[in-house]
Amino acid sequence: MTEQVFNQNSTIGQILNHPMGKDIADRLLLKINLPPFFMNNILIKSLQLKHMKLLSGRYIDDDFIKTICTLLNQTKGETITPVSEQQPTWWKEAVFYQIYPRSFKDTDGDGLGDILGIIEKLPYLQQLGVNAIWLSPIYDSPMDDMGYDIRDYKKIFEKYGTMEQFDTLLQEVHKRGMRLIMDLIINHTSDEHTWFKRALENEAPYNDFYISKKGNGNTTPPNNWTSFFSGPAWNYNEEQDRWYLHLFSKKQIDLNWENNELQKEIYDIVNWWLDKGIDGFRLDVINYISKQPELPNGNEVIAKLVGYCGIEHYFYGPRLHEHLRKLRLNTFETHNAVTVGEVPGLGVYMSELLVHESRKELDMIFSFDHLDSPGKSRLDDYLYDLVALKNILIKWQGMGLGSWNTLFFENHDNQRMISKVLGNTNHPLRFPLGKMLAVIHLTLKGTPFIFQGEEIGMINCNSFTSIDQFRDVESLNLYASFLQNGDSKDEALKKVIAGSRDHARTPFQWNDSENGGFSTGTPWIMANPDFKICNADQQNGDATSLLSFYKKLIDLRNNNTVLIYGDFKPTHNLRNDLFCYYRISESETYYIEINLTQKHVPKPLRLKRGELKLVLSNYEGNNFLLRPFEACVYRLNQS
Ligand code: ISL
Repeated sequence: MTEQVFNQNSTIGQILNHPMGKDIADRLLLKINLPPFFMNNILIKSLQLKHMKLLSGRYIDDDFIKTICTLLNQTKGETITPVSEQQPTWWKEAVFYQIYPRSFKDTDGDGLGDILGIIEKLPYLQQLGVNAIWLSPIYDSPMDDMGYDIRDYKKIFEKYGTMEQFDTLLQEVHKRGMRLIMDLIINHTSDEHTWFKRALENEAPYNDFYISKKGNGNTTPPNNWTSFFSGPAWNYNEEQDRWYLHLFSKKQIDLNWENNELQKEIYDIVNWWLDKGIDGFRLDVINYISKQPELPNGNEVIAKLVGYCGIEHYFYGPRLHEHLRKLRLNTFETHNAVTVGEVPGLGVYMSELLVHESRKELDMIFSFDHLDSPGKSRLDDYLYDLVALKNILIKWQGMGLGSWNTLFFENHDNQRMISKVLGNTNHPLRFPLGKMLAVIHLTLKGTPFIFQGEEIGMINCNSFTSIDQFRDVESLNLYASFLQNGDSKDEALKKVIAGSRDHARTPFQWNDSENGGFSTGTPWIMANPDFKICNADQQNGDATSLLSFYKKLIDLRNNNTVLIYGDFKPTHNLRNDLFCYYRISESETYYIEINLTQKHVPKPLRLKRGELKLVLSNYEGNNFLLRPFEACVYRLNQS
């Protein structure tokens, strides 16, 4: 990696030669919806950063340039030691299933899913063929952010069950040859965590466990950073005349990773769970843990582009790598545990610095580039054009040897993918599309994570008609801020419905009985009435259902290592309507052919179709054209 120092005289070309510079440029282009090749122009490459100021007119300012240079200079010395082969490991071969416990299965009729519900449904997961589970948080919590606000790391939220029940769950999972990873939220805790309460009492060492700044009255926060859940990112404590940082809700206070005692406490928590025998962790917003110590103001240009102010000072903070290496060394490494870091905002190259095996930081990451169309964000009301998906996926497939990635389309923070493309109604192409996405999900290189309900094609809830039906703190805060900005109630509700995370959190649709079989009580959030036509029971008995298709695909992947370790080679790239690729090993080749559009399109030419044996497809019979969202998995007959 270059040891050059970046300043306003650096050229765009030099920026693009730097891994992080390329990531930032890619992200900016995505945001403003310009094609990646825009920067390849030799004239553009020869421009100096300071020229961008003049050329962009209103957009780029000195502070923006300084911010970018600081970020680039910070990665000096970060290197990757090349490896010659991919190390086989269980988590590369696994298919994970994400459970959002609150909405999975309620066994005691209180309207909330529980641990016993998960145990009850393990046979369902086993039949599906998944071999690892990621459990969203089940720790004790006031549930301001549905468990991502932890009150006690070593206690189970009582409405979900007991520690004994958790131990049974872990045993049952292992008995079935599956693994279990937990959610680890160590960027922040709940304001009800004892550390925070003691910090407010000024008790050492807790008074340095959180990011705070001495105030000068309650009117001016220490900087202009905004929270992801609306408004400023600071809480004022009057007694101490002190401001506390909260990047998420007001009840989620950011921990101060500069404090060594805090780090030790975190190692202790992690080891406590690992000693129980869990197989690893998904690490919540782990790239946010290191903040620029001076907490400088965020740049307004970046804020406008990304929608949040200050992010450049913590999305890839100065001590991130150091913290992760130490965390791993003191915890995961000795337990041989897997880690998946959630890293919003990071590009491919920065991510490789986190997951490359030579660097001993994380094992895999969740990145989010592919979840929205270029130029759009989750909160926008739009339909996702899948044509854009292909290039983003191809870029991420390019992670080099020694790095490994995840594959996912859904989680508890994002709308259902089928609805993103086709809207919130029961569209006739719903299941062909669900199957097509499943093909991509299970045949690309990386570890697939299926979000509960994705395997039966659950869609967004089309029956939200009033703000009282929403539960997510982000949606509720957004609604209030829309009203404050002058929107009418109808307008505000419409915007909330478009972007709400609650679409992913409606109860799992087990059968067509009351509440989709999720609970005999009143569910904590409404069941999507769609359960009457879409549920696991009905799909279980139907060999042509999406659920059956998922089973076949998982089985195919579990039994063909070429689909796991084989090289990825895209083909027919110029055809925007198609996504075609090979998975290749020394002895086997698969060819995957996908129509990304809702139209009939010609099949690609110059393929010796006689050599292809169709293994799986979302349509019956053969057709001259590729049908809407048709997806075919072929094995190449090799002599
Ligand atoms: O929805 C988002 C903010 O608008 C996402 O950016 C999301 O908050 C981000 O991906 C981080 O998510 C994780 O941390 C949050 C929690 O609310 C999410 O549920 C969790 O997945 C804070 O802990």
